[in-house]
Amino acid sequence: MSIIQTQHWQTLWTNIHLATMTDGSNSYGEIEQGALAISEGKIVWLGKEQALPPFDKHQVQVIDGQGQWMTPGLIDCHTHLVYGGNRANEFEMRLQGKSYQEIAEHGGGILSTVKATRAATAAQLLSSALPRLTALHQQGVTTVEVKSGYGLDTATEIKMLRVAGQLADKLPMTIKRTFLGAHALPTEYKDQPDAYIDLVCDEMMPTIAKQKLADTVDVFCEGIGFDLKQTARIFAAAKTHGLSIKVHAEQLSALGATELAASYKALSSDHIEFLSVDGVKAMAEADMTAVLLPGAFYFLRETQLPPIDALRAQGVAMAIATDVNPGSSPLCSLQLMLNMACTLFRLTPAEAIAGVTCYGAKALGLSHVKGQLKVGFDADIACWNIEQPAELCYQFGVNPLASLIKAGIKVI
Ligand code: DI6
Ligand code: FE
Repeated sequence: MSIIQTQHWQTLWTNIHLATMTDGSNSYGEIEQGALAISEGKIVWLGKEQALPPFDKHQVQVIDGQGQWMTPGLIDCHTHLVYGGNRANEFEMRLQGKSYQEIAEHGGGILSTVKATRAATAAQLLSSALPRLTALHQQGVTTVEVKSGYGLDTATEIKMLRVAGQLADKLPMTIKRTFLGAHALPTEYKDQPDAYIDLVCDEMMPTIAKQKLADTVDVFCEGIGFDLKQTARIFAAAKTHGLSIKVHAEQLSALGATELAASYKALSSDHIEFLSVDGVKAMAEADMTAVLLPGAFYFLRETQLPPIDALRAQGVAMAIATDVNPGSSPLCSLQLMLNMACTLFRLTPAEAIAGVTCYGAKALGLSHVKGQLKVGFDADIACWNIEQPAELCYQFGVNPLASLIKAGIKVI
């Protein structure tokens, strides 16, 4: 039997149940009556409390977990939470009968947020994004992806990504940035989509890659977004800059962007309500993650459900995210998404929780360090006042978060 070194342990949580999420969506990977040790921001030991090796009680800070449940810190792998203004007026228009597409086609939609985002200073964008990020943080989120895409000119795309980076100085969270220059066609390029794609590929992307303002590229491939050919140009450019790829695909119609993304070994395809069986197979073969966004489905009152059974049958990892944005999902609660993933998409609670932990990490290319309670992984951990993990999906509106640990430090 090997001797476990405990001299370097800094913090030890005892009297705690662990939902390790090391078994994908098959189970919570439970360890009841457990303990977990942390050193230098990493998990260094976990197991049954009974199996704890001897340690020096004077060197290690022991915290009584009071019988709470620990999960990996939650991961929101798809947001657009930096933006100017809001679109409550369009919400009213939709209630009077206009569709999301009609509003977009008449200069509203994404383009109205572009106007407000261009007009806002970086400081204004930061202060309007902060309450949204705070809401996620207070609900147990430790890692958030933030996309650009409301600038659609080089200066504003860069401004958005810089603000997203500054958010990490304001709250103890990991912020992963994605460049979504191809979110919509800006008014000044009306009827010249290919010239705009030139700008995205030849000017914006090289600058953003060089300044390391984002490590991933996303495209909105849709009737009201960009077509397959334009999407392919963006993916090819992303490859040449060594950037990872994601796609907003098959949200309102089936264009085949998921299959295209699979051929580029993309990290994920997101939304995918209209994804075909071939698309599901392509995702499985390319080991892509399906990012499901029940908030946008709910808020746009969609009726076409993503192909959950086929994704499950093909073993495609399913992540769940908020898609926080002013148009289709102004909903800053990953806890609400857990509930909606189960009620609207019929995921099991274990699948939903995997979607905001291990598979949220996978969608961001972080599955080797985040999203599981495992030795060597980042000590990003949420502690919950619950009696069983399914409560995280079952109840909504009473925040069960008891404490939050980020890189080993208790931040809530
Ligand atoms: N799909 C979405 O759900 C968001 N972007 C996208 O491509 C919506 C963006 C918005 O309406 O502002
Ligand atoms: Fe989105």
